[in-house]
Amino acid sequence: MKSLPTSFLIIFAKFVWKSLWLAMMSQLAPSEKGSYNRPLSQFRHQMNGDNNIYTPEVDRYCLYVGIGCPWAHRTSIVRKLKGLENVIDINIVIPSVNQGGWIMEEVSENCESLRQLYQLSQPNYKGRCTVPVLWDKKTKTIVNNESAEIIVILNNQFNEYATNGDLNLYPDELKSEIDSWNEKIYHHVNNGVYRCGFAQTQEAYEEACRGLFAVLDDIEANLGNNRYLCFDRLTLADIRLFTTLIRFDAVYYSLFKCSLRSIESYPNLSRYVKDIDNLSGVKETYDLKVIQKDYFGNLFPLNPSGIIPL
Ligand SMILES: N[C@@H](CCC(=O)N[C@@H](CS)C(=O)NCC(=O)O)C(=O)O
Repeated sequence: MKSLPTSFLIIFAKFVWKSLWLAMMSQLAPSEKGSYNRPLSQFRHQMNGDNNIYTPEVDRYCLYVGIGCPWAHRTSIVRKLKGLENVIDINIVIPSVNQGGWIMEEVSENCESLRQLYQLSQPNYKGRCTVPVLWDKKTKTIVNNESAEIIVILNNQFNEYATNGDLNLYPDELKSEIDSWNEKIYHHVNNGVYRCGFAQTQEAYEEACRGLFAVLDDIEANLGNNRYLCFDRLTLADIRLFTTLIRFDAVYYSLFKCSLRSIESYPNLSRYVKDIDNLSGVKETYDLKVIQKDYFGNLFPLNPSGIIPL
């Protein structure tokens, strides 16, 4: 039997591996004191107001989404629930195996990658090229690349063309309730799972992980009395929460070390996820196998073997 490597080899390998890991993480996840900070989205046009160049029209706009991405998933669910399939197309992007960016599944606007599309909209663009993107085919520009705003646009602006235009997922009377759930859930859950997974110190990880489960406990208690976050009314707050929860046990629990509990172990949260999943059309908006492949295969610094857990 061969002996273990010498202690020098172990110390050297640890040092090199940790330095490379930190170098890769600083690109993947810019951090402050070991805590992950998500960069702000850069394209923030709205579609309301007078003289807005972006007027709602059929077949003028499309969405670029990646199947793995929870932020993009919000937009494809709202498009489906509102019945906008014949109004706004979807273009799929896939992670490129070696370049660390998104590439088009099918060439679109003569672009093979999402970066080329961003640069078509803004030639000197050097920032991050994220999905989702709401794209205007007429002016060849990005309307908006912030999922939280795109879903409000989809909810409000295309009702005259939508087959389910009466569905209002952001009603005035619940706005403050929805906004307050959103704020809490964005920080501690949607981005919270990333703050666990991308933490670079034990302290930053523990803070994110405890904060995440404290909010999941609150939601569990609330769902004991209510079908959805805001009473019995499905809102944008539920869609935003759902796209994180549906990935939780399959991805975040192990890859991002969100391991205090599984969603399956929370009775009310499990019922709630199934309830939303069973709404007409929702199951067509994602594929858990692709989601797992994207996360475990592409977040190399967190999972160098590329192995997907059973
Ligand atoms: N704030 C953005 C975040 C979107 C985001 O981070 N998307 C990820 C995929 S899950 C992405 O495209 N990352 C590519 C990159 O950062 O280069 C939103 O909610 O729209």
